[in-house]
Amino acid sequence: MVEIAEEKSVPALPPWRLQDFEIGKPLGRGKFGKVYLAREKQSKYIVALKVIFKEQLAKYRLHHQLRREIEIQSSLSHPNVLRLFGWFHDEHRIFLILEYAGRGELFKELRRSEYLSEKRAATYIASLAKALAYCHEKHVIHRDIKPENLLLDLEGRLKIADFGWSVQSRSKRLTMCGTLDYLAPEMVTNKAHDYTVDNWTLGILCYEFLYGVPPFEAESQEDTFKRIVEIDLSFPPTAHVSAEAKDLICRLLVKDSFKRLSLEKILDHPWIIRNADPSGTCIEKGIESK
Ligand code: EG7
Repeated sequence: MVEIAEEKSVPALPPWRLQDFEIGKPLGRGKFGKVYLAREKQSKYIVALKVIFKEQLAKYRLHHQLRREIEIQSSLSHPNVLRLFGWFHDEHRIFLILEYAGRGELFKELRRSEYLSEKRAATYIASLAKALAYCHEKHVIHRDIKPENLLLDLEGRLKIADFGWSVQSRSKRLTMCGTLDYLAPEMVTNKAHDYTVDNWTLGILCYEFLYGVPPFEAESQEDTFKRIVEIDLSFPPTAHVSAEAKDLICRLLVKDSFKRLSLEKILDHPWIIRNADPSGTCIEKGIESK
């Protein structure tokens, strides 16, 4: 008799269920739904449980975006990227099991302390550069790096969260499934072009960390647009930002994307070398950071 290997014979992990978790306090409202503190009953492991109503997802036709977010985030494992441990669903809801970052949004701390010390700012920029280099290696471009999407754990380690707008680079698929022979230069160089979007954002964040406001802020959208296109960049006089920091910002906020500093060169920049904490943690907070 011929034995047929059934799929069952490969022991699969049982799927997670809501009963596996004790639900704690609500942490806040994210895109698509609420986030709760939760504890896995057996391991006592603390997580953040994001609850998304299927009805909402259907209403805004966001299935594809969520599927992509889940696929991308669960494939990433880096100390500066918020982990997505798994997901499950019931009749009405989808649950994402996410890493819990004890201090929440970096944005809140930035608003509280007006601006960050160079040590803290450089540590965060270095963490971001490392996380993005890891993502880019996996052909993932985040495209939505902003303070609200950056969380801090209890040790002050930065975690990139929310991959809702991220993409797997198109050029990877292009090179894998077709000939490049007929493509124009801007198409074949698309990859390099896309990746540098995140590098520009690092320049914006570095400025905002040090000055408390983003560099191209204006009264209206049109004015901000104009300031971005013209790269209308100025540094308010202040004693707490060094010339080296301004040098790094100027090398990132460059119109020609090919001339922007690469992630590797950011990590080698003298301002980063001098200021960033190699452990990636920052326990100083609030007023002491000034
Ligand atoms: C939110 C939350 C970005 C600790 C991505 C304290 C933003 C705390 C997301 C995702 C909060 C998670 C934590 C967490 C805050 C931060 C506000 C998170 C809400 C927030 C997923 C609106 C939502 C709540 N969170 N660890 N892991 N955003 N830690 O006020 O800081 F208050 F859900 Cl996935």
